[in-house]
Amino acid sequence: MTLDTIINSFEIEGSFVSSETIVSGYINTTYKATTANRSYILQKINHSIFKNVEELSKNIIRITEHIASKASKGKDDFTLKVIPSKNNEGFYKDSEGNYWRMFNYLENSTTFEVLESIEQANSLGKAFGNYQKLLIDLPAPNLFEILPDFHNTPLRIEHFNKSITVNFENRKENAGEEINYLLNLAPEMGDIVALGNQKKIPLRSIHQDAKLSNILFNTDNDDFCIIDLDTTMPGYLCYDFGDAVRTGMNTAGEEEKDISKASLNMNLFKPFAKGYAKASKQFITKEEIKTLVLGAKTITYEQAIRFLADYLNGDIYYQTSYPENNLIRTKVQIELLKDIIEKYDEMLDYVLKQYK
Ligand code: GN1
Ligand code: MG
Repeated sequence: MTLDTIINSFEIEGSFVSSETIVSGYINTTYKATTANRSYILQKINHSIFKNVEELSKNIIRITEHIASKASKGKDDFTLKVIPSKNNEGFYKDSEGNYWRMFNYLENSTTFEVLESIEQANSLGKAFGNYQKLLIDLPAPNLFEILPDFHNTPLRIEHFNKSITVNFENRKENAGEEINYLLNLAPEMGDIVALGNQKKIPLRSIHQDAKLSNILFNTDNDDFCIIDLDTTMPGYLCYDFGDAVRTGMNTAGEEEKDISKASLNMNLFKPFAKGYAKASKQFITKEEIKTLVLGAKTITYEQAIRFLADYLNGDIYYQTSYPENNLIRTKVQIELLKDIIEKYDEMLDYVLKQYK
């Protein structure tokens, strides 16, 4: 099936002119499609990961409509909208069984792999805090749990252990040090799930993939829009805080090959934490505040074992561009994790002060 047939299966304005691939994320495939009138984002949904596209699509329509209904006037052109298919659904299934969806394209917007300023760090904190706030009054029922146990770290550790026995092409030999380091830390990585099970922290609707690159900043840097809503579902606040730290405050990007470049940038962490506290002050509980930095440590750990498990399984989950890609990604996460552990008390101290 050609892209123009797929594009024409959606309610587009104007006739189709061109399309180009956009590099974005490790899971779905993304294109920019342009018609005579305007541009759109077209995505091929990774159906082997997102098995229930109907539910996925329903979640995203509910979230985008809820957020758009709250956007202040004049700013509503910087919100994400689902473009329906001609069958009036939030997705289109082609004759080969592939699932596609379309969004409006936000003109004059940029994403970043590494934060470039204190102001941006502050915006990153506000953006995810605000996203969580906007979803607090999302009318019932709860969002579908698209990927159950997504940030269940103890379960991720079990999967990691299984991948060690899979040992694709004997890759274990290249990762002995990393495997040992991560297995040694495993016993201390179940605290968030335990607090949740004890009902000390509540489940809320959160983004669950709160990466820096999932924020579109407008060119004036005074507005932002959160994208990649696939995993927005019930979870704990600290997961988003943690993922934003993992991706935004790392002095290296996720794809960096020079491992020594990875570290936690405190100069960016502070304005980030300030921005997040400003947006979350009204709704966050005392217990949740105490878990935020734990989220940064746990999510960075979790990402390290997810990349390493995929390496040991033979690169079946994340898109990779060279054979050692997932191993190098793991090493970057470990380097960052070590620095987070080193700076943990300082980070926690700073966060607690923001809520006084
Ligand atoms: C994936 O879709 P993308 O690339 O933003 C993954 C996240 C990981 C991330 C690693 C559904 O996100 O959980 O944190 O890669 N998404 C899924 O950067 O597994
Ligand atoms: Mg994603």
